[in-house]
Amino acid sequence: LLLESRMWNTLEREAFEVHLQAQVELATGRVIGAELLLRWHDDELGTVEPSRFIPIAEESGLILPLGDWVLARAMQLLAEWQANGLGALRLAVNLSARQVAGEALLERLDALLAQHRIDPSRLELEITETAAMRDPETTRALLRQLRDRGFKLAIDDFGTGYSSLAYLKLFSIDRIKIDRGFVQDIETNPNDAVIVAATIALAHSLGLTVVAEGVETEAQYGFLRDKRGDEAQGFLFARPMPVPEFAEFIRTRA
Ligand code: G
Ligand code: G
Ligand code: MN
Ligand code: NA
Repeated sequence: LLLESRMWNTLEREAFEVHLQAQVELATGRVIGAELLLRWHDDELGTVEPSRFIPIAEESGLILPLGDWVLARAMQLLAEWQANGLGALRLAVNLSARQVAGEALLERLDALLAQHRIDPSRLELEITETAAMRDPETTRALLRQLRDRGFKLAIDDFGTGYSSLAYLKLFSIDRIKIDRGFVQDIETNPNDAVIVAATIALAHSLGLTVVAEGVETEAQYGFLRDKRGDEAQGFLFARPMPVPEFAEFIRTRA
């Protein structure tokens, strides 16, 4: 309860922070975009990890206004990038299960698009496999409408749920993000190596692109390149970093 009331307080003061983690094209190593990740430092509680506060926000309903704030922040960032010659970058944001299940998301996004006039194809919405499968029919209808508006859609944490890629393809999506649990053990666990390679091949045959999460070593990077993965994200390339640092990172790397 303390955490919850501190969270409301932080939201009211707009004191949540966002960090950005770069995503790179595997073939060239070029940075093509970033994932937006929430960060919370509370004066009394110290740094609270998202794995701790997101579930509480989800449970209490706070995730809805917090999710709205994140979307507004994302659109604002995209508008800044567009104004600063970084308009080709794509920004990915995480949607919670409640945002996906609720009615307000489309209206909210429409209002933000009208306000910021960004190119919707620069914004990628990530939905976890588990959230997507909670009510597949509702998800299907929502994703179709989001895609009609031009947003990009990705299935996050792919492989951690119980659905097949063939089934997920019934949803109108662009990309899958292979969960870092598989990437982590590519070198040591032959099963994981086979799963990752097969997932890339199947995704491509379904017309989807693949982002590998949690890439930490050159060997993992090499494996993913060999298997013709499209993009990667992980500590090998960059940690999640504050927004000003990310702008600097892009400039020095480009
Ligand atoms: O950055 P980190 O690995 O600590 O994130 C932990 C979890 O928190 C991840 O599963 C991530 O998807 C989730 N998360 C981070 N930012 C957001 C956000 O803005 N919205 C939602 N719903 N989840 C987020
Ligand atoms: O939304 P998602 O569940 O994919 O959240 C991404 C999470 O993964 C963030 O918490 C981020 O800090 C974390 N992360 C990103 N790259 C790496 C990595 O290379 N290794 C590990 N262990 N975690 C990572
Ligand atoms: Mn994610
Ligand atoms: Na993930």
